Amino acid sequence: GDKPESTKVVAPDGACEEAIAVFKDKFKSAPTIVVAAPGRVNMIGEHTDYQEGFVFPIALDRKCVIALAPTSKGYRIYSREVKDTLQVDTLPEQPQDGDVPWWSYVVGAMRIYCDAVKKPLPEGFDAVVLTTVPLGGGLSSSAAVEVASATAMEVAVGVSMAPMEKAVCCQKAEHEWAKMPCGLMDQAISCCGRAKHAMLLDCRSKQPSLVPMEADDIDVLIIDSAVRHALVDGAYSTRKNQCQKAVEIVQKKHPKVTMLRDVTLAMLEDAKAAGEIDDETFRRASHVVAENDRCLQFADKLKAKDWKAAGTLMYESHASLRDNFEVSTPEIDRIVELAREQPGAYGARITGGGFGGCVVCLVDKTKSDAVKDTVLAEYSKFLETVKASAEAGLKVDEPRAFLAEPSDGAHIYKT
Ligand code: GAF
Repeated sequence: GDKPESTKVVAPDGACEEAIAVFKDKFKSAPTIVVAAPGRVNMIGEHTDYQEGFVFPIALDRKCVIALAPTSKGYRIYSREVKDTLQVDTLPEQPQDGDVPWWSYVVGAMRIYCDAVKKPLPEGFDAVVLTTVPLGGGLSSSAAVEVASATAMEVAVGVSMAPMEKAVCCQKAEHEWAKMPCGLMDQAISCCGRAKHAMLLDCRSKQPSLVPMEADDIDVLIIDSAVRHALVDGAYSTRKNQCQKAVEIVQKKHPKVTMLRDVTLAMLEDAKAAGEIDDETFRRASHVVAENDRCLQFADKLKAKDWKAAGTLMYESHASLRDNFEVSTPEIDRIVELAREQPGAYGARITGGGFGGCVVCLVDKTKSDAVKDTVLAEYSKFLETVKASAEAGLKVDEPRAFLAEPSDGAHIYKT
C-alpha cells in the first residue's frame, strides 16, 4: 500500500540483482541490505528551489543502488562506475580539500544521516555502489547516490526518518561534502517520488503534492545532448548569488521580502526604472519570478490535460533559461528547436542545472518514437560540427534518448 512516511519495501528488480551479483563477485559473500534511490527529470520550475519557489520533478526508473553487508571491522566501498574501492579502517570524518572524490557523496550522506538520527555509523561494512542514472547529465545522478547512501544507513542503524527530512540531510551532504550549494529539489524527489506521479513541491513549506502522470496520451521524452561543459559549479553559485543580490535590492522598498518567491515582476520593473538594479541581475531575477508562475500554471494545465498549453509553458521556460538566466548551450538549444519542429511535440526545455545535460519533451504518445528518432538523427548531424570545433572542457559522448517512466522514490529491496 501507500507508505508516504517511511521508505517502501519492494521486490527485487534488475538493478537490485545486478548490485547483488557485483557484490558477490567483489566480496565473495552476499549483501544483507540492498536499497535504491532514483534520479529525476524536472518538467518545469528551474532555478527556483534555492529561492523558496516551486518545482515539478518526476522520479525516474534510473537509480543508484547500494548493496551492503555489515562487518565487524573496517570499510570497503566499491563504485562500479568509477571502478575504484575506498578501503579504510575509519570512514573520513571531514570532506577533503580541493577536488571532490566520488566517495564524498556516499560517506557524506551516511555520516550526516547517522548524526541526524543520533546513531553511530556501523562499525564496519562492505558495500557496492552502482547507478543507471547517466553521470553528470542533469538528471540528478549525485542526489541519487546521496539518497541511496542515507537509505542504506536508515536500514543499517534501524532508525527511519520522514522522507522530506532525509532529503534535507542529503542536501546538507551535497553542500558540505560535494561543495555544491544546491536547492532541495533533487534530493526531495529522490526521497519522495511516487510511481505514475510528478511532484509539485513548494520549496518554502517543503510540502509536496503529487500530480498524476499516467495519462494514456502523452509521453515524457528525455534527450541527452551528451555534451558536458566545464565550470558548471562556479556558474551555479554565481546565479544563486545574483538572485540573492536582487532580493537585497528589492528589500530596500519591500522589507517583508525574504526570497524571490515573494517578489513580483512589478517590483523588479520599479527597481529597474529607479536605476537600482543592473540589467543582468534584473534578467536573472525576472526569470525566477516568472518561472514560479509558469510552474504553478503547468500543474493546472496538466491536471486539465491541456497538453498544448502545458507545452507552451515549457518552451517559454526554455527561452527564459536561455536568454535571461543564461544556463543553456548551443547544443541544448538545437535539440529544443528540433523538437519544436516535430508534429506531436507539445513542449521542450532544458532540464536541471544547465550548461549541457538533457532536454525534456512532452509528446503525444503515438508520435513519441518518431519525435525521438528524427530529433536524434538531426541532432547527431549538428553534433559533428560541434565536435569539430570542440572547446576546452567540452566532453562529447553519444547522444541518446529514452522515455521517463514516473517511478517511486527511495526504496528498500526485500533480500
Ligand atoms: C541543480 C540543483 F541541484 C537543484 O537544486 C536545482 O537548483 C537545479 O539545479 C536547477 O533547477 O539540479
